[in-house]
Amino acid sequence: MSNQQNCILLGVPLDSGKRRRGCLMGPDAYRTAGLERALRDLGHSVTDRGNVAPAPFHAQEHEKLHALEETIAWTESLAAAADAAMDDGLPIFMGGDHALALGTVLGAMRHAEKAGRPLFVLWLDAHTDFHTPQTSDSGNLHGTPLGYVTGREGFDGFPKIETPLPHDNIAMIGLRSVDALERAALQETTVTYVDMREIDESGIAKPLQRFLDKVEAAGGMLHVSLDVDFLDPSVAPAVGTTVPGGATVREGHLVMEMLSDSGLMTSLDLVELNPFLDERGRTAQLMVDLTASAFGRRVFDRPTRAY
Ligand code: 6HN
Ligand code: MN
Ligand code: MN
Ligand code: MN
Repeated sequence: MSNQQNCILLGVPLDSGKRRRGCLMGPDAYRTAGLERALRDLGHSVTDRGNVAPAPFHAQEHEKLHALEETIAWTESLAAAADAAMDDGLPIFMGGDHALALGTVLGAMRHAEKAGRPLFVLWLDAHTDFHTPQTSDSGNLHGTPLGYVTGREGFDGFPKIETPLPHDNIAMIGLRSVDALERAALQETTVTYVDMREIDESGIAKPLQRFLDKVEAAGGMLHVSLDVDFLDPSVAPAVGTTVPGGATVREGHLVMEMLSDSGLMTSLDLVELNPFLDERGRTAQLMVDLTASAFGRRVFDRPTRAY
């Protein structure tokens, strides 16, 4: 195939972003479901670099925040791992819960800055993950990565965000569970946010294509963060934060196919898979199939784009 990539698989057994355990098994579920093989069969070169580990940390108890020091330690090691992997190819972060994006997006920001290109982020999720440690009710830091990288206040102890990710460079698609304080903060910004109602009424392709056109026009790099709960729980049950009314299997594939058509994606998170909650591996398999679509798997060898 023409757009051959150098895919770098990085396992991220990070389970500190929330209280329910199980995402630490995610990387091995992706390996078992054949992610490496699926990408190879599409003509890409693939290297599995094994699992990333957190920097050393000393855990402390906090009244509200869960596993703060551990999540900071992961953020440090993942930012370095992401920045380095992007020098060699297109990293795919096999999570791990969504707190891993505190580090992977930071690393992509550092890499893009050195490359002199703007970074864009596509957030495929039921949730906006726009909290700060202060606004979060749950104290679960997997709800905060977009708050962090956009430079919201209150991330004491985390690596300092020197140049925040501009709101204009972010699109969130699939939304249907947004906390009041996230909504209030988000509505003050120019972030593109697409909820399920908009997808129901107008389809998922239009807002996505608008965003991709913007990335292309800016010569940008594109980090994609795919949360399992973007998908409807009836097709993707292996996640702790299920919200009914999510994307269908076809909507998921369409997003991935359009990403592949665009050739814009430069890094990818696969997050929140909890194999402990899966049914005979079906969610892991679906995530692998969606990733294959993002790397060129097609029904036919011809363009079918009609939008
Ligand atoms: N995710 N808004 C809720 C909270 O606890 O802050 C849910 C966060 C979900 C996190 O989607 O990765
Ligand atoms: Mn780099
Ligand atoms: Mn999320
Ligand atoms: Mn989510």
